[in-house]
Amino acid sequence: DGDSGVAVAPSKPELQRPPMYKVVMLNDDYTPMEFVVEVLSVFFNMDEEKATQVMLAVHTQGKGVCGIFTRDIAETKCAQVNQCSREHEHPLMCDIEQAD
Ligand code: TYC
Repeated sequence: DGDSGVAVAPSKPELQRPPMYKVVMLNDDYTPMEFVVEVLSVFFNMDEEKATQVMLAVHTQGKGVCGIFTRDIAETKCAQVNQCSREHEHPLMCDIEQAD
C-alpha cells in the first residue's frame, strides 16, 4: 500500500483464539457447604443461587466446572481458591483442565 494511487483493501488480521481452560472444583467430605458457596461467589462472581447449584452439583457428582478462562486466569483462580481453602484449613481443591 504505497503511493501508487491504487486502492488496496486493508488486510484483516487473522487472530487465533487462545486455548481455554476449565477450573474444576472437586468434592470432599469435610468442607462446609456454606464455605464452598462463599468461595464460588467471591472468586467466580456467582450469585447465591448459582453458587448453591454449582456446589450441590460438585457435592453429588464429585466435580464440577466453576468457569472457563484463558490459561493465566484459570491458573490464578485455581491458586486463589486453593490458598483460601488452606488458610481456612478446609480440604477444598480446584484443578484446571484444558477445555478444547
Ligand atoms: N461434600 C461437602 C459436604 O458434604 C460439601 C462440598 C461441596 C465440599 C462441594 C466440596 O467442592 C465441594 N460438607
